[in-house]
Amino acid sequence: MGRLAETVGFIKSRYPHIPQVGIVLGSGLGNLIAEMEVEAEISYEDLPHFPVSTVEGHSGKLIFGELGGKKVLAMAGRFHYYEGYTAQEVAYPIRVMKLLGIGTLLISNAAGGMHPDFAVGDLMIISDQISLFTVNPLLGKNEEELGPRFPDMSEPYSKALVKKARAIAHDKGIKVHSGVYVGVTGPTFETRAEYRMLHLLGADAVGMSTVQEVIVARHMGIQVFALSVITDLGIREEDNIITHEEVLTAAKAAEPRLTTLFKELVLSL
Ligand code: R1P
Repeated sequence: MGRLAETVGFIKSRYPHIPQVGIVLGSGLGNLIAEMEVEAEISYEDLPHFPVSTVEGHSGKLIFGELGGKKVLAMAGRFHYYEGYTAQEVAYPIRVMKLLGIGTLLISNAAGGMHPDFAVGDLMIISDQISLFTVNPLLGKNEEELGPRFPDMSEPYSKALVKKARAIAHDKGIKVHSGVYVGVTGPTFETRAEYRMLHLLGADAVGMSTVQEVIVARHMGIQVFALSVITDLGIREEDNIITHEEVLTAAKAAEPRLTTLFKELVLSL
């Protein structure tokens, strides 16, 4: 707890309010910030014990302010295991968020679609997850004050929040799918055979983030809602290659719909 207490203490000295909602913004999905009434910003590099972002499309700041009438804390830039961070480091900011007071976490990510009905630019509400990371962020001595040794994972994503989000999407005329997200280490995009395997395993979208954040959030009793933007298609034409630029472009195009859903969801809490 020593490191966590130092990070949290530093943040409280810069921003004295208690955020209710935490938001993690995925690759190329930073524009939700434009909808916030920003009250304070802290760069990751200024935060004691915080990792720093190394991936294009992840700016590397904690942003504090109001959205939908609530105090929110947004992470503009997340950490990935493939950047060389440990699973614990990847999920460290979620612990910080909890100790600052958040009870609800909204997560976004850019993901490869594998369900045959999905198209580039579609949104998928994550209903469940599969972690194919060989390491779990809760490995090691359990910090009892944070959560139990053996956390329940029967509802990683809050059914109540999923229901609310579906109703909001319906009201706003936003098409949403719902499906299972599988987290893999990356940084290679998947081979065609891997996409087929992951789909057979029961996943509808694949990415290199999220699952570790969700495990740590559930360990601490945070309710979670997550949305994938389908930025590329794993099951696709043989000559179509995938690039991170393509991912960022597709994320940008879908962002206004994701922003509306997140904003309305925060409003409804
Ligand atoms: C690949 O283009 C990157 O986009 C996704 C993948 O996980 C990978 O990091 O990023 P986010 O999951 O952070 O949105």
